[in-house]
Amino acid sequence: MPPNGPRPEVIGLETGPEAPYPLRMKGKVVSGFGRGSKDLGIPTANIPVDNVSWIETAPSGVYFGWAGIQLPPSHPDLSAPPSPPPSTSAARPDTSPSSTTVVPHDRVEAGWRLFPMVMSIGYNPFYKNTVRSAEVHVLHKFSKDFYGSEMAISILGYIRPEFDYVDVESLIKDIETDIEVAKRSLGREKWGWEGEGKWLWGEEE
Ligand code: ADP
Ligand code: RBF
Ligand code: MG
Repeated sequence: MPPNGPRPEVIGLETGPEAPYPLRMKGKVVSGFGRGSKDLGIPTANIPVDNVSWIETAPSGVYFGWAGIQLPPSHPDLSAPPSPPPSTSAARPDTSPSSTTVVPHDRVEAGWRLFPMVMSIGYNPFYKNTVRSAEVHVLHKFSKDFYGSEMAISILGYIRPEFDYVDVESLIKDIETDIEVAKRSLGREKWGWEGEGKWLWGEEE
């Protein structure tokens, strides 16, 4: 069971993510457990965890960061702004560089969009999974599914361990808090935007 008591409002230092972050993974969005997490208002894009070097040693739990998704040309959300800011405009005054500095132009052309995300890695003790899974809840309201799309994840921090819960409502409530924590954390200067998307598009390619 989760501890009861106040939870931290943000994760990590003002100066930005620290080792071992960013942790990255990439893969095609596959069908998940079919539990209808959409019905709960919390759809999760599942990606295969095989071939991810750090996954075995990463603690199970809830993480936050950025998700790049390559939407197909037919996807209605392609016409939306390439990178919606993580927080409300009140929390993020309109001083951000244009999103095209975050997602390189050729990637935008190829359908890539960048979104804040929260994700769970582990066994979902509430559902007693026997296989370790990685599932990403993207902080954007999509008008259509994106199964089969390539997704590139950049994890910047750890929010909490996975817990068992007395009921599904308590699980949802904690996930809603995770979302608020992630938005606040990613809304800081050194964690998003002004990080220039290097979390996602940097180094290896
Ligand atoms: P499954 O059990 O197949 O993972 P879900 O109910 O978890 O089913 O729904 C996940 C699917 O919903 C994703 O693969 C994706 O195509 C779509 N989806 C729509 N909106 C979102 C979102 N905000 N975050 C994650 N996935 C979303
Ligand atoms: N499942 C759990 O059993 N315990 C958790 O603490 C838990 N936390 C989650 C946090 C986030 C941000 C997300 C997206 C999922 C979490 N889940 C957790 C997984 C949840 O049970 C799963 O998404 C649904 O069962 C659909 O597969
Ligand atoms: Mg899912």
